[in-house]
Amino acid sequence: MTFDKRQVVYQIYPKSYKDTTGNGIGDLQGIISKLPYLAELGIDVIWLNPFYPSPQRDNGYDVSDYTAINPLFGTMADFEELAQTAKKHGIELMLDMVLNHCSTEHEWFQKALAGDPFYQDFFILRDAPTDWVSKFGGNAWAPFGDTGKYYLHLFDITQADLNWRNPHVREEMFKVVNFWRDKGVKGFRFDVINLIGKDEVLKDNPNFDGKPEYTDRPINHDYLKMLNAASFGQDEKGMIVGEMSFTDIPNCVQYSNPDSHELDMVFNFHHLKVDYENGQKWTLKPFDFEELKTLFHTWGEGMSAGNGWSALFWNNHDQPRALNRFVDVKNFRTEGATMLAASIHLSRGTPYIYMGEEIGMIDPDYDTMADYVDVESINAYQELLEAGKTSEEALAIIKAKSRDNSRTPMQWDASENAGFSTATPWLKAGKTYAAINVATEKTGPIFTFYQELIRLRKELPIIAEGDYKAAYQDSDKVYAFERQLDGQRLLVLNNFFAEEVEMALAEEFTKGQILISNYDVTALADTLILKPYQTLAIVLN
Ligand code: TEU
Repeated sequence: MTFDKRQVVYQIYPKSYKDTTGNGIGDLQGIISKLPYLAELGIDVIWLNPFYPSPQRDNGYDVSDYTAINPLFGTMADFEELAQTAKKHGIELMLDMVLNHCSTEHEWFQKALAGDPFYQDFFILRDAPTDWVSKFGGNAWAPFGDTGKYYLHLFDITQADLNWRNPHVREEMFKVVNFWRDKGVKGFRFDVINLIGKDEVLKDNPNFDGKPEYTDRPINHDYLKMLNAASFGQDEKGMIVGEMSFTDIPNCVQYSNPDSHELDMVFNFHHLKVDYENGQKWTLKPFDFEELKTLFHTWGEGMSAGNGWSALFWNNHDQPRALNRFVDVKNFRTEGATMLAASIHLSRGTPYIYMGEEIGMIDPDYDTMADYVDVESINAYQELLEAGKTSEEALAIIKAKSRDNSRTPMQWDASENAGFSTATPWLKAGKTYAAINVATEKTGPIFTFYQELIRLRKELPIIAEGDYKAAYQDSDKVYAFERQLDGQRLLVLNNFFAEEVEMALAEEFTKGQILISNYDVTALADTLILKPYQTLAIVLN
C-alpha cells in the first residue's frame, strides 16, 4: 500500500462544523454543504472525528457501536452521500477508529457485566488494581460490577480498555475496519494505537512522569502488523495514521517505516508539551523555544534517517489553539498563523490542518467554568481546587489548557452563533467570531497562504519527498531547517518571536530563489533581517 506524500489532511470535528438541522450540533449534511469550501482550500483528505453511536461522555471517543452512525449526526445514507460527494471534489475520507477502548454501554461490556465469560475476556479484568492513573484523572481501574474484580480504563471510567491479547477481540476490530473499507473508505486514523498491546502481567508504574508502563510494548507492533494484513494493507492506496501517546523515535520509525507493514505515519505530542511546567498539562508556562526547536530537529532528523514518516500538526481537537500558545496573537495573528503554517507545511511529513486554523481562529476566551463541557476539563478543575488553587487561578489554567478551546463552533460568518447553527450550539462560539470568520478571511492573507502552501507541496517534489536536516541550530529565535532532494536544496527560516532577527545567510543561498514568505521580500543578501514571525523559504537548484 502506498500513500501520497503530496496530500494534505483537514480535520473536522463533526459536532462543531455546521449544523443543518437546527439542534445546535453539527452534522454530516453540514459537512457536505461545506465541501466546495474545502475543495477551494485545496485539501485532499478529511479526517472526521468519531460520529458513531456513543453516549458522548468523551464526545464520541466512547463508542457504543462501531459500524453505525450516531443519529445526532445523520444516517448511513448521509455518510455515503458525504463519501461520494467528497470524491467528486477529489477528496477522500479518513475515519477515526477508537480500537483501544469502547464505551461501557457497548453490548460487549454489557454482556460481560451480565456474567458472560466470553465477553468478560474482551476486557482487562484483574483482582487488584495497579497504580496506573487515568488520563482523565484518578486511578485507571474501576470495580467491575459486584464481581470483586476491576476493569482497566486508561481514559474515562466509561471507556473500558479492550483486551487485544484475546484473538476474538482482534477479529472484531479487523471486522470494524473492513466494514468501513467496504464502504470505500481508504483513510484511517487510529486513536491511541500504541496503547493496545498490554503486557500479560501488568506492573505498577510509580514513575508516571516518564513513559507509562503500558505504552509502546513490543507486542503492539505485532498487533499492528496483524491489523495491517487483515485490513487496510490490502488496499492499493490509502492513508493510515496512528496517534501515539508518550512515544519515542525508535518506536515511531518502526510504526511508520514501510518495511514494517504497520502504519503510514504517526502523530506524536512532544512538541505540544513545551509549555507544560514539569511535564504537567494543568500549569501555566510560556513555551520553551529551545525545547521546541530541539524536538523538531531530533524528530525531523531521526524520522528522516530511519525512513519513518510523521503527521505534522499544530492543532487538533485535544489542543488549545496554537496561536494562543506560540504567538503574540494580539499583535501578530496573521504573521504568526502563516509562519506556523509554513513551519510544518514545508517540512518532512504530512501536514494536518485543524478546522478553523486556515482562518486563524483563536481560543474562545470564556468567562466562566459553566461554559466548559469537556469531561477532562471538568475533572481537572476539581483537582486544581482540591490542590489548593483559588477558583480564579483554576479558571485561568482551564482557559489556557482546555480541549474545548479547539472544539468551539466553526466560525463561518458574523451572524449569531458564528453562522454555525440557528440554535444555541452545544458549545458556545468563541468571542471573536464577528471579526474572525470564513466570510471575512477567505480572501485574506491567512487562507490564501494556506492555499499557496498546499499548492506548492503538490508542485515541488522536494517539499513532499526531500530529506530533513537541521539548520541554524544555535539560533535562539529562528527555527530553521533544510530539505534536500537530488541535489536540490530548500531552506526554511521561521522567526518564532515578535521582534526582528538578523541572520547571516550562507553565500550560496543568496543566489537562491524566494519560494514563499509572509512578508514582501524581493532580494536576498548575506545579511537578512527577519521581521516578527516572518517565514522565508529559499530554493537552490
Ligand atoms: O487522545 C489521546 C490522548 O491522550 C491525548 O489527550 C493526547 O495524549 C494529548 O493530547 C497529549 O497532550 C485521544 C483522542 O484524541 C481524545 O479526544 C480522546 O479523548 C482519547 O484519545 C480517548 O479516546
